[in-house]
Parts: sequence; structure tokens; C-alpha cells
Amino acid sequence: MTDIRNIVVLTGAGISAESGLNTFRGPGGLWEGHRVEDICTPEALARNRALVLDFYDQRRAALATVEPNAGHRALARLDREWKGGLLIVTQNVDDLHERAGAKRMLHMHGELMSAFCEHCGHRQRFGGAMLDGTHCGGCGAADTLRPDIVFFGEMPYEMDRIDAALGEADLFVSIGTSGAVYPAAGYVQQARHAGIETLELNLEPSAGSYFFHETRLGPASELVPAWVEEVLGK
Ligand code: BJW
Repeated sequence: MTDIRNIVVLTGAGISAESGLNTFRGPGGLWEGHRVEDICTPEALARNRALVLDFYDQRRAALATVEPNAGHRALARLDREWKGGLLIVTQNVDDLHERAGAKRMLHMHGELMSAFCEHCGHRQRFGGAMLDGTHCGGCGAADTLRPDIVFFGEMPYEMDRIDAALGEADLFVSIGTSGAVYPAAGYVQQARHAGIETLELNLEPSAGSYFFHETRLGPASELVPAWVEEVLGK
């Protein structure tokens, strides 16, 4: 590794898999038996609100039963000990990075434990079941809360902040993501164009592996602590 000051880490569902949360794609994935467009689009929410709310209610309930794993803890350690710039960009809607202690992070695809009101736009923490009925904490309207989740066709959060961090980074590291969903899947190419070093840590080769300088294959709970040790030891 060359001299590194600023790091951008992108994480996906693979980092939470060993905590017991299912990934999306592949056998046993969250979308097995569902068509994505029936769940994860604004049109699906308008067409079949109960199905979509139930899908996220179940995910929220599952989240309450799991804990961060060694991969999340290693990134939290990196956040505490790395003196240079760092931004952990997660595509995950779980809260396992922050529960592990990470601070310099953002959720580009939203958060399971957050809701917003389709009537007034008010955002609030939300830990219950939307199917049980809700009231907006801002305008008081009934059943206007929706999961604070970025559906297909919607703009991911904090794009400017991510682009700025990538523009200043010396190293881009992608962990546990299939590289199937844009714009996140394009960050490696953005990084290559900017001449940044790129590293992928994933269980298996991904759609984007070809673009990385280096791909290490294995479980995040092993690869991430080993990489953090390496980078902090420099
Ligand atoms: C392990 C492991 C272990 C397992 N250890 N690894 C070109 C450019 C721009 C946009 C598009 C484009 N083409 C199409 C689009 C539109 C669309 C898109 O990307 N479609 C694709 C299907 C092609 N994108 C959008 O609509 C996005 N919005 C948008 O583009 O706005 C306009 C815009 C344009 C230009 C610039 C900027 C903006 C919005 C995308 C929203 C995605 N939302 C979801 C759902 C969130 C809610 C929820 O959780 O339900 O986000 S989709 C779903 O996929 C979720 C994830 O965050 C995302 C990525 O999945 P991830 O994390 O990679 O999971 P998996 O399951 O795919 O992979 C897991 C990986 O882990 C695997 O590789 C395993 O091997 C590995 N693994 N165990 C390490 N133990």
C-alpha cells in the first residue's frame, strides 16, 4: 500500500450476514420468492402498502435480535484509531455499524429504525410495527409514515458528501457487496478514474471485482479485522 491518509469504506449486506441478517441476492436471500419490483419501489408501496410495510416490519423485528460482528467492530476500531480522514458509507439499513461504535459513517439507502411522513416529510426514530398503525410525530396524521428506505428509482442519501469524500480519498475499500446496485456499484470506477487505490473484501467474486486493484475472498468477520490491523499498523 502506498501512503494513505483518507479512506472511504463502502459496506453491503455481506458485512451483516454473519450477525444473522440475510443478504438480498442468491439462495436464501431476502428477495427469494419476491419480485424486487413488488417490494422495493415507490410504486409497490402505493400498490400494496401492507405487503411492503410487513416486509420491513419483519426486518425491523429481526434486527432487534442480532448483534454487530467482528467486521463491524473492526471498522469501529478503525474509526476510533485512524488519524486520517475516514468515511464509512453503508448501503445497509441495519444499525450494526453504529451499535459497534462507528461514528464517521452514513446510510446511503436509509435506515430501518427511521420513518418519514409522506404527508409532511417529518422524520422520526421508529422501532415498532407499521402494520399496527402509526401517527406522525410532526403533523399527527394517521398511517402516513413509511419506512425511511431508499427504493429503486429514488435518490440515495448524502450523494454530495460521498462524492466529496471519494474526491479526497487515497484508498477505497468495498466490503460485502455484490456490486449490483448503482450508484454504489460505480464508486470503484469513480475511484479508479481518480487514481485511487482500490481493495475489495467479499465472500466471493462480485460484479465489480474486475475493477479493483485487489480482491480478497473470505468472510468479512475475518478479512475486515485483518485489513484494519494492517492499515493501523502502517
Ligand atoms: C459476504 C458474506 C460474508 C455474503 N462476508 N461477504 C446506473 C447508474 C445509476 C443508477 C442505475 C443504473 N442502472 C440502474 C440504475 C437504477 C437502480 C439500480 O441500480 N438498478 C440495478 C438493479 C441495476 N438504482 C437506483 O434506483 C438507486 N437510485 C438511483 O439510482 O437514483 C438516481 C441516481 C442516478 C445517478 C446517480 C445518482 C442517483 C437507488 C437504489 C436503492 C437500493 N435499495 C436497496 C433496498 C434498501 C432497503 C432494504 O434493505 O430493503 O438497497 S436494494 C438492495 O441492494 C439494498 C442494498 O443496499 C443493495 C445492495 O445490495 P448488497 O448490499 O450488495 O447485497 P447483495 O445481497 O446483493 O450482496 C451481498 C454480497 O455479500 C454478496 O456479494 C456476497 O457474496 C457477500 N457476502 N456473506 C463477506 N460473510
